[in-house]
Amino acid sequence: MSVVINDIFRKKAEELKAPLIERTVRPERIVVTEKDKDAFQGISVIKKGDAAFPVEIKNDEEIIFDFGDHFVGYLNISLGNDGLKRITDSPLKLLFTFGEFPLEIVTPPEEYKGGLGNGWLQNEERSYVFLPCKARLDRRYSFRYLKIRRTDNASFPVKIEDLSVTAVSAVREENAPVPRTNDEIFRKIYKMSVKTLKECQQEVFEDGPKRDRRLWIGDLKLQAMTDYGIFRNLDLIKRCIYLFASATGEHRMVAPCIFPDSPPYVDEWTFCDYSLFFISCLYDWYRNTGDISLVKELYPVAYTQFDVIKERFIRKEKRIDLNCFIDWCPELDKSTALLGVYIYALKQLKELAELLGESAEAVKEEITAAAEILLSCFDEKTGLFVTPSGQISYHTQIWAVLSGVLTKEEAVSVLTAIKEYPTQFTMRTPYMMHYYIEALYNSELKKEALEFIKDKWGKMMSAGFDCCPEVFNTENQFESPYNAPEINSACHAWSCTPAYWLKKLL
Ligand code: RAM
Repeated sequence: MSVVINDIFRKKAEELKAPLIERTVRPERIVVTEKDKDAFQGISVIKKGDAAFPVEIKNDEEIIFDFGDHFVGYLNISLGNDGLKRITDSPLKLLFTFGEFPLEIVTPPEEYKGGLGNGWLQNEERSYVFLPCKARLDRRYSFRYLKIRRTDNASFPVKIEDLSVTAVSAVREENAPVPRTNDEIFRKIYKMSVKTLKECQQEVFEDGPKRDRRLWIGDLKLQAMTDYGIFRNLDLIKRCIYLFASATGEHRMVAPCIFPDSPPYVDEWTFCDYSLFFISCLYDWYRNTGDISLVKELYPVAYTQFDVIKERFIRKEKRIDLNCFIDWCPELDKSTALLGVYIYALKQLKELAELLGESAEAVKEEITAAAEILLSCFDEKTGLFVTPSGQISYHTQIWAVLSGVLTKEEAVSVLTAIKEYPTQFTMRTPYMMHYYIEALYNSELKKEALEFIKDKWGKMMSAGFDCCPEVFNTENQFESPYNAPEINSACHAWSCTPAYWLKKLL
């Protein structure tokens, strides 16, 4: 495929890159894992002792270090021998396995059957030919637990003299505002969300520091929205918006994700909802900074999303057939939800056009046409929106509400009806849950929004997560969009929005 690169935007994005803040941390405890049917995913972590160095490691032995919290960074290790007892006459081999959560370090890598490349598994084996030595792992890891197994078969003694992590982030957690509540659970949820936002904030807003370590626009939209009120890292937000504008396929749609340092930076495939979120990112930028110059500069890119997507929409039997994301819910008919996203984004585009004194006529016409199709999906009998294939999902109701085509009373009635309706098409990611909260908020159901946050994020907390995970289904602790729960990300940007909501709602 050929990629269209805008060098000016790329250069501006480069100029906004800032050095990361480093901090050295050491493990707190040595632990073991045990099968426990009452614990999350059936594993509990038990303390064996404090992590005091040196720690001896024999061949075939494994030691699990618990750093006490989630960190993103580079491992430093000092290894020593006891030459007076026996000199190290052959290379030492160590296998490092990093885990954000216990399942990740107990699942054997050879059993991996996931849909994503197994390179994401956080393990690597290293040889150390001469001891003593100091070493560092080049790959950045995202973890709380580190398992070290000695894999050589020699009998000479080896000591881990020191172990530390150079943790990195673009921001300092202590700079986040304190939550305005004494409710212990909300305070903890807020902390967990702020921590997630911080850990994902690196040279770009990453979706997850373990995986995919990439700039996804669906994630960026929520990260930036939260960050305006938490760390206000405006340079990084601007840098990421420029990056999306800087590389597109020939189709001119904004890519769903950017590989910031790997030319040609984007793949050809697209998610229509994610491309439309470029409009939202620009809209939110203006709303939160009042800076019109970026809007002016990038308005053509935003307008192009409307132009191209409008052309590509195939309207048959009230369906909109375009590839989109919406949520990781299997067999979801996304077409009606996508109409809602379309209207939601076009309303923002209309405002931007009016702000810049550009013509908004074509956009307005399209909003009316799309709203008509969406409203024709409403089913009087159930009081819910039904997709052309006959499906009733949470997703469709949420995006119908967010599109703003309903009155407040109608929106409340739809959001109430879906709770009673037995559907298998439920929200699977905290990403989708965020939009549910937004729908509740827009319908003035603030109490319900707070209860929902306390319930869902409270359960993530009770499950033992330090940060907010990518996927969380209370009905299935092993749910994974990749068919391998150990590859799920336990610190995922799109799940950090309670920091935004709690600030707004409390
Ligand atoms: C996952 C990523 C990312 C998300 C996409 C659609 O692979 O984790 O966060 O935006 O899906």
